[in-house]
Amino acid sequence: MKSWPSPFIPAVPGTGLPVRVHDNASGAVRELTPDGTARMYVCGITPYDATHIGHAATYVTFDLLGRALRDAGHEVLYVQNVTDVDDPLLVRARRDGVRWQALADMEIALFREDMTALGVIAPDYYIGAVEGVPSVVKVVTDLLNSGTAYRVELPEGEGAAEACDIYFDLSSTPDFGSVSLWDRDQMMAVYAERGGDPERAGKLDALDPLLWRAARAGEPSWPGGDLGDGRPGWHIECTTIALDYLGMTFDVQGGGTDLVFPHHEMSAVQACGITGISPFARAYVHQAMVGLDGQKMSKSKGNLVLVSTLRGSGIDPMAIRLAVLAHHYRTPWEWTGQTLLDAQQRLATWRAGLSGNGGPSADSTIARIRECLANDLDAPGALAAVDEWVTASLEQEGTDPGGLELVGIELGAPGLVGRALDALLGIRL
Ligand code: 5CA
Ligand code: ZN
Repeated sequence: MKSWPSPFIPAVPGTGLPVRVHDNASGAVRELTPDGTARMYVCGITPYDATHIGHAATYVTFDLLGRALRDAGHEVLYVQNVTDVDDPLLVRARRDGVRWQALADMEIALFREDMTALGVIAPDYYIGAVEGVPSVVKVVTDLLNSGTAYRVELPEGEGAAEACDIYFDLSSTPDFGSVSLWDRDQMMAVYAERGGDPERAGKLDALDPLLWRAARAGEPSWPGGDLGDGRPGWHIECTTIALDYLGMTFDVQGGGTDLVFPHHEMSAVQACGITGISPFARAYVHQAMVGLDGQKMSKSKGNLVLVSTLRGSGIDPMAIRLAVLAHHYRTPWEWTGQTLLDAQQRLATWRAGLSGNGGPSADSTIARIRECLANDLDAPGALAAVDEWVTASLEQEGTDPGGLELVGIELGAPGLVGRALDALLGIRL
């Protein structure tokens, strides 16, 4: 699938530090140690509604991580999926009386525009679930043949005679639970509301995840060979796309905290079952939820602030990006009108502070931005470092009668700071 145009990343003198991030599987902040190229998979959108600020936070966070890794000298191989066929998309299309493909195409196009406007570097591979169907058919067939997956008959009156859904047998691998670190009660408490089907009769374990859903009347399906016609379950989509484009044991599996369980747990355990290797990823990194009016911002609840609506009302996308960066990725936060006003004010101040030819030395500011980013993506700390430089720059302007003779004024410093903002934070002034 086509992604979007990546922004140019200017060179910044020096190099970044090794990057440390919070890994859910070890419950600790750990240094990423890629073998040369850093391999990152981030769970993409289910395109049934437009990009909201919560999505923006997730993709800006992993964009920041990609920038920090590049700055530390790594190439980055970045893969993102699009869940372009799944229950929520089909339900919304039916509700609105539109073809599910048309709804997906429209929302994916809008997402590309939003990501471009927010200065998010495009994935190297942007892959739809539909594109991934042949891979899913292959791995699910292999899992059935190895006894790691099993068939469950359809409820009376659903689907063709002989048709079966196929489930992954969680008891077949010792890795289950190693990503979320949750106990069974915690898992059962959310499984149904997060797309699982614990009540489904015929499963060996209530938590076993769906791999292949047999064709039903009125639902899209693809040929599945021995599996019969059907479509992929949600988690296997990300398992196979990650394995196809990154291979086992890549560096970062990313997404929002709402994906810790079941999605990232199941994606990983399935990959271990398929390959016989673990772990799936070296680090599982999660963006905290962004809320609105006391609740998680979510398409299903409809309490949304959309990036496209803000852009449409003339808001500078860099102010939206700054509003996101003002919050640490591991701290849940709420969007309010003030969030945006503060970001707009900061953007205007930065523009004023960076508009001259000379200013305070950029070196220590750039070093601080790098330290903050390497330290578990401390974006608010990086912003504070820039704030300090800008304040000093504006104070100098106030005292300098026009020359650059004053001690401490360095010609070209604003350009250097501007390039660092652009390359490291994705803020283009
Ligand atoms: N297609 C699946 C992932 S394979 C999915 O979760 N799609 S989504 O459209 O619901 O979410 C897209 C990404 O945004 C996911 O990584 C999700 O964790 C993240 N996300 C969703 N809501 C929020 C929120 N309120 N705050 C922060 N991140 C969010
Ligand atoms: Zn995913």
